Amino acid sequence: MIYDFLIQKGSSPALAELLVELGRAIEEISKSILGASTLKAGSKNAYGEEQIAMDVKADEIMNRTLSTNPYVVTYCSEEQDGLQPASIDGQFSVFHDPLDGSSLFDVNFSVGTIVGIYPVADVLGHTPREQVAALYAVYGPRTTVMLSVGKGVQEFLLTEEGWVLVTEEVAVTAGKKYFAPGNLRATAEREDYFNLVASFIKEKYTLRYSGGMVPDINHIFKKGSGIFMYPGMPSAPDGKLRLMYECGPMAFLMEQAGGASSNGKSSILDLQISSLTQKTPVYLGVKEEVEKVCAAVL
Ligand code: FDP
Repeated sequence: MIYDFLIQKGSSPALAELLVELGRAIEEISKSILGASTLKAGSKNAYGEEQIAMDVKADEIMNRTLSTNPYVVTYCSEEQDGLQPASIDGQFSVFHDPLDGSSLFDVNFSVGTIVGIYPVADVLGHTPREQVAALYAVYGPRTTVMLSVGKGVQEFLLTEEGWVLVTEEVAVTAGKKYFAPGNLRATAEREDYFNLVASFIKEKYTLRYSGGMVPDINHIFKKGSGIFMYPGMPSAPDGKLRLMYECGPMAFLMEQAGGASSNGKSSILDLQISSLTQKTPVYLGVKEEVEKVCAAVL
């Protein structure tokens, strides 16, 4: 059913089959999360961040799916160091963050999986605009997926009978005033960011910030309005969030839903990929609000 829907949306059979497989992986991660331990794994990811057991498990599930898929030529996870080869005849390279927001896992906040798919084996020199599909899964009280194959954004729900389409046209437009000011610590080093946050407060925006990028962005898609910010600061000019695993896929989805993405100067989708570990400041949400932010931050 989902396969046919993806074909209708213009996806190639190869891409549709890959996405169906990723749906199975997400279902497996969702089931593994129920009852999972919150213990540390005793290992670190490619960025030197401590992993929890569920980071490792989710990474294994995703990598098993990708390494055995005939349409995947290479893949890479935020948890790993470097590109992994898959099928020599494959046509897609796949980048994923298997368990985004894992520092919130012990407190039982929602976490997610983020995926970006490119139609080339070597993405260096390319841009996130070339993604052929992007998605994220939210593991909350329910498991849902926001997906785009370049024809708008659709939301799916995991049920006992499998995935069902719940929203065919997810749209982000001006309306309700929500803001998610990530890296608020940067206000101590950047007056422009301090003043920007103050202006949202003065304009009576409602704060919606969990500290997990997936639920924070999902809030914008589900409410149809809002702005998410994660700027850099002098001690970390590019901020913390990664282009390949977080910002690129989220920007693809946001622009497909009618919203905007920026690093403060240009669309995230137009940034040239110079390394798989590239980080970028990121602003995502309602077009007018992203424009306001870009005018206010230096
Ligand atoms: P986490 O470290 O828990 O995995 O990049 C990951 C991320 O969470 C995002 O999900 C989230 O938006 C961001 O980091 C939060 O960063 P801060 O801890 O700096 O607020």
